[in-house]
Amino acid sequence: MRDLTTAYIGLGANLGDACAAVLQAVQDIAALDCVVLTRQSSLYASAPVDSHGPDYVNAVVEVQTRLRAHELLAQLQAIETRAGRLRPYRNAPRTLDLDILLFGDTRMDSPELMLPHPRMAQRAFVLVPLAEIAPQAVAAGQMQAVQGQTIRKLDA
Ligand code: PH2
Ligand code: MG
Ligand code: MG
Repeated sequence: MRDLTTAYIGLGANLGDACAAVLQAVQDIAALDCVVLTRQSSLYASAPVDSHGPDYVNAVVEVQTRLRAHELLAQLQAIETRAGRLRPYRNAPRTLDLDILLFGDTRMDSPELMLPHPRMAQRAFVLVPLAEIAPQAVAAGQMQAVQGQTIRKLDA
């Protein structure tokens, strides 16, 4: 049996009922085989970064999994597709986006998957919910670098 890996997944949506899509995706992730959901951040709203359309709803979850990183990615893409995700162009507004942020201490640079997520350190909508559930994963300097980006916690 393969070892358990602790992974962090960023969730985002800004089309349709974004809150409902993110909450449903948390349940869908928890229901995956070989994946146990161990932590879930609050939901946060923020203006699109390098994107457009309505404000995004974002969250981060922690999972323990026996899947390999690319297997987890395939499962997450299946959840995105079921949520109606289309990919008309880069950073297009979306019904659901699920990104692997960290996968244990894996470093990977393949066309399908880069780990850690290459842009996570520049984005408050990733670092703020990540720090809520995994403060050890976010350095103080990283948090300072995104201080200027407005993000607000949504009521539970
Ligand atoms: N995702 C993007 C691009 N821009 N902006 C916010 N606020 N939240 C996101 O999840 C987001 C974004 C590409 O994945
Ligand atoms: Mg993304
Ligand atoms: Mg994505």
